[in-house]
Amino acid sequence: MRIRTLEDYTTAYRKSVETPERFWEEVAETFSWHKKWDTVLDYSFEDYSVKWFEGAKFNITENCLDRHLLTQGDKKALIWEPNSPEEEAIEFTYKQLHEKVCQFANVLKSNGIEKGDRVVLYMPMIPELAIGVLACARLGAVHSVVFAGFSSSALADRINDAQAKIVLSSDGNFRGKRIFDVKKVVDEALENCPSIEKQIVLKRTNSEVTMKEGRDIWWNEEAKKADTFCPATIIDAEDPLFILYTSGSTGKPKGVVHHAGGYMVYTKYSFENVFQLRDDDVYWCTADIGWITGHSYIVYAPLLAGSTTLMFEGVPTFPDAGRFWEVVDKYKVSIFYTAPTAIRALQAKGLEFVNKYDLSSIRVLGTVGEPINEEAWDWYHQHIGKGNCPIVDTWWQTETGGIMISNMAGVTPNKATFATLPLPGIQPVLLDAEGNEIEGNNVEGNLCIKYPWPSILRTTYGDHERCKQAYFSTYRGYYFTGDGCKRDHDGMYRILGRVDDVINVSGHRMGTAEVEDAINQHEDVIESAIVGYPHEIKGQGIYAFVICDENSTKSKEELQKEILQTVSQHIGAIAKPEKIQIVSGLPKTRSGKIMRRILRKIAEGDVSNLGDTSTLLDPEVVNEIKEGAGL
Ligand code: 6R9
Repeated sequence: MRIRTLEDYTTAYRKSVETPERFWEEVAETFSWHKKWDTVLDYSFEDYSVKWFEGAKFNITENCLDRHLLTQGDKKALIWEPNSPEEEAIEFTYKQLHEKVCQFANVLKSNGIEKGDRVVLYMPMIPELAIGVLACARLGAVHSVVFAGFSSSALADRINDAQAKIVLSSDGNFRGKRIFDVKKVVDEALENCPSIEKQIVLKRTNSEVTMKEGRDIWWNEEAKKADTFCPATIIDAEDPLFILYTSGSTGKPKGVVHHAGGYMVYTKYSFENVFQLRDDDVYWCTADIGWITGHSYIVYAPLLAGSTTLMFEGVPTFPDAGRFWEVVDKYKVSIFYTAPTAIRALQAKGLEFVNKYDLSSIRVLGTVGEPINEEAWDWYHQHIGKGNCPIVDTWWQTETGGIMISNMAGVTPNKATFATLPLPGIQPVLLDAEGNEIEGNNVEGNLCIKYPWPSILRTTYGDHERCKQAYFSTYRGYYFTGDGCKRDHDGMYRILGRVDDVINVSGHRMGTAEVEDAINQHEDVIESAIVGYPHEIKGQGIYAFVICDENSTKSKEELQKEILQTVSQHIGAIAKPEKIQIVSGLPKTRSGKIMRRILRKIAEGDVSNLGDTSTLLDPEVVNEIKEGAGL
């Protein structure tokens, strides 16, 4: 099953395309099931529905934890490194993690959680976040982790959309030098969340909090009362495992739903093969569990594979820009997986922070989240990998559940800035605007996938129509990724970035409509339009063009400052525009559509070729915006 050579890859890929069901069935055989499937795959991309391993019964946590107890119960499952290097780290063996997960599953159970109920987690990167996720899965409850940088109103929207019964939180969150009041945000959100019955609060920062009688309870006090064994609830392969909200090209974030069986099979398979996992690896993915990368490749896949996964609470630059490398040295990390934005930020700090540490334990490097530029790739390769570690450039999405296009460390070739080749089971195609498949090499088009893989999203929560609309309607019969892509003369894939109204800021997806809606909440804002522009560290930055009320008594600076606050309040600090330009009008077509193409050019500072502006309702406005931007 394991791919170890280029020939293995070629054979596996061919088999996965010629006989996909047989291929995935063989992979699925390697997991523990209470009952095997009746059918391997049943699907339609026309009227979207996908079912993998239907009829199979199992629990994913038995595969993550129980099955390792006999053979490697004392192996380290999870290493947790705190924000501050002064604080002690915590390590859990498989046996200990199993107990913690069972114990907290019992807490959830005694607070009324049953199979199918939704639990929202809004927590720092502490072991209990992973434990909470797995405890939900133990009971067949559906977890929805919300990144703990989102605002209370963004959190409330997600809780309400999921109709969650319980929210898991902490008193506070340490990040770098700062302490965030996590519970305050949750409390504020809960003022508008009638479905929530309980808030279970973990003590982390000892910040002062108020506990609401009858609603809020302490994690540790509850856990103390609970038994450390909890039988796993046996669910169907096609039962939901989690909801994760992500931005799309329209206003409201979508609740991407992953089902348990296929997700389990695909994440473990992709993990072991892409990183060429070994038994003694210490694996570290620096993502936050609030994003898909953390779900699949901090929690589920490494544990399914019986590996040692490291979880880091802090930030790359605290106490200084050597923090990542200090942690690598401390634990002898052998596989290191991070995002281009982090690489660029650390590259800018200079080599003195890198060279202080011994990085010789690193065997494989990985990158994810956005296209990596050549300078960052070279720096990563030369200074972190010391010129002799493969870099896996892993392209995938919240919706795909697992890595789709990537080289396999040391097995298939590296190529700077290229995700390279599809994993077995993945059939990428490039389509032109008319929906024709573009054949051959040295071509560019919109990236689509033409056959289902086990961890493809099943629906968007509570709104299947939206799922069909967003992913299966642009090109009939295909899953549309939203990314533009090039296939070079060697047949290697290079992702060019989003072709829809999604901006990728530091690897985080932001919908233009979502950010504009937030800006428009400011009382003096009449209308706004945002676009992405190239940013040295973040990959893309947000540039906002805003029309404000002429009668506003506020100065430009006041308005800009307040607009930033409004965005923080409605989405979170991650969505704050880098630049805000107050304008008197926006370039619109006669039918009222904003011509973002023009705004993008202005934001990039390149107005040499704005294209045809004659179809605009008011072409004069373009000159005014150009002038305002100092161009
Ligand atoms: C896993 C994750 C998905 C979007 C995706 C694409 C971009 C991710 C990439 C990459 C180039 C890579 N993206 N990995 N672009 N090279 N290796 O990031 O999921 O947050 O849903 O973002 O990120 O544009 O469509 P998600």
